[in-house]
Amino acid sequence: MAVMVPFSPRHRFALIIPALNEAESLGTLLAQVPAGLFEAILVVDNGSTDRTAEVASAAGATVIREPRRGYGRACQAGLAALPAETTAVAFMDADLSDDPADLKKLLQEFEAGAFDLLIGSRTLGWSEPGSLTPLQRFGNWLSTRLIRLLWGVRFSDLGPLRVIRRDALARLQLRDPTFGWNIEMQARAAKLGLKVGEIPVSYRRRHAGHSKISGTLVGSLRAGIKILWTLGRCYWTRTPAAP
Ligand SMILES: Nc1nc2c(ncn2[C@@H]2O[C@H](COP(=O)(O)OP(=O)(O)OP(=O)(O)O)[C@@H](O)[C@H]2O)c(=O)[nH]1
Ligand SMILES: [Mg+2]
Repeated sequence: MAVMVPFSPRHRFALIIPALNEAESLGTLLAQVPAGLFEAILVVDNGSTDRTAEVASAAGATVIREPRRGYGRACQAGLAALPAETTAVAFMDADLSDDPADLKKLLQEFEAGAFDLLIGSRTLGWSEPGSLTPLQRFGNWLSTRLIRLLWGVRFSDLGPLRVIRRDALARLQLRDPTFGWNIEMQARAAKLGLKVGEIPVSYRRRHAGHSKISGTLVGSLRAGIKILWTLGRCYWTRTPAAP
């Protein structure tokens, strides 16, 4: 954690990184996270069989273990382990497809615009050829169009790199255990009228390791069906009142 940045956040930021067998990428990723942005960096390990947990803790991150598989469950486990003083949470993937250098402008824009939810859009930004499959691009296009149709809110992507106010996240009452988590967050935020926005970010092919979601046709189709099903659920079910 070498790069000093002239940014003194008003929010108390934490970073959550769901990771399943990402030992080959995590060390490099954590070394590239700009210093001074986050008060806590939580790597949520879902029973990885490689050295994901050791690499993460050796790089100074807090490792949270969540035995039950699933991207959404991993995010929930990270949220349950947040320090009490955290007021806003950023999320990013562990395979170096998101660029840690984008974190600074994400947090700066988030504060400057007083957003509840700010998403890094790979559609507005640059994505390496092959980093997003045609099916993924179509799925993102379709689901963002459906959100606009259902709730009148514009998104251009379902990107994993994002930041949200902790109190706003609590109001959303997210409950998807797997890959419907990101779209559930955007759909519920749209439905509740939160202040949402996007900034362009860069996206690369995964650095190493194996895809758990969109690297295979079956994985992409399952994710696609899950995303559309989650949208339907958000449309037909009332957002439960926050506790
Ligand atoms: N903890 C945890 N992390 C997961 C799980 N599934 C995926 N992840 C992590 O979630 C992020 C996204 O998963 P990926 O496999 O990269 O999915 P993808 O980006 O759609 O596919 P690629 O383009 O091939 O990388 C990565 O950091 C994974 O390690 C899970 O069940 N548990
Ligand atoms: Mg990936």
